[in-house]
Amino acid sequence: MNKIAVVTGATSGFGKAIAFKLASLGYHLILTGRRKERLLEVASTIQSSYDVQSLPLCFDVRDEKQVESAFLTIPEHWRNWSVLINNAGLAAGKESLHEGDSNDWNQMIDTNIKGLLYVTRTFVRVMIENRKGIIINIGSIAGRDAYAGGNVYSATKFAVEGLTRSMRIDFLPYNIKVGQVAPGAAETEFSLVRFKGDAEKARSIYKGYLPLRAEDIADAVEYMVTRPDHVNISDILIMPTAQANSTTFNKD
Ligand code: NDP
Ligand code: 8X3
Repeated sequence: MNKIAVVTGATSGFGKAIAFKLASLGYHLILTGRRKERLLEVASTIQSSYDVQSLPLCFDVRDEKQVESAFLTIPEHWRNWSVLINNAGLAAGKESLHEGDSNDWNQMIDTNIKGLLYVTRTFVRVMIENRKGIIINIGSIAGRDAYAGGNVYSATKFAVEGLTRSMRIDFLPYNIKVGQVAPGAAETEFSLVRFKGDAEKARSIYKGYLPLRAEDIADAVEYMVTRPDHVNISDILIMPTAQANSTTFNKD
């Protein structure tokens, strides 16, 4: 099969929107996430809406062994992907550092940094063999600047920025493009997860202005993957019009 993309965290938000966008561009999709039912639903909706195949792989990016075992289940005719979207990630909590919960810290570090490392090391093999591909890491405006209570989440996204730069150097000899999309405030399940199911608190983050939609991030990914072979978009910082930086908003 030709034109295959791998998208982590495809059960909601950016990952799901990116999966649909890539399907509309004719990519067959390997979709990952932990919530199996959702993953199967996204995979089957894509398959019935576009003329592409989808392969759902249910695993936790924090578990190195699960990443490797999932990779080993991929049938031979699928082992030809040229796009990897490292999107799976989360924020947990927004307390000041001295009030922080180390379980939240571990979850963010294990998912946003170590998970991205495990997935990349495993899935880049195919691209290295083919001497071709593009890896897009989903960073954040929180990886450009700090804000109150952002501490560990921000640090993990600064790490994504650092890893993106490093990967671009490490994979240069293999003709693999590496870039980052760094979004500002976008309304997905992000805040619901961050505030542990407190829907009111989550909604309050997006009050008084128009946040980004997941599809806006998918548009940026579309731009990156459709550039000619000799062009690599290394970085896109994308914010709502009503946001100037990580802390300054124009709210009603
Ligand atoms: P969502 O909560 O809607 O989506 C997060 C996705 O990540 C889900 O599909 C979830 O799947 C997956 N995920 C989380 N933890 C794991 C894990 N341990 N193993 C496998 N998959 C996991 O949020 P967004 O779409 O907004 O977030 C996507 C990325 O964008 C994240 O990296 C986030 O940090 C980043 N981001 C978000 C911004 C925003 O304002 N929304 C702005 C800037 C960056 P499942 O739960 O099924 O495993
Ligand atoms: C998500 C955006 O500003 O809530 O990465 O950290 S922010």
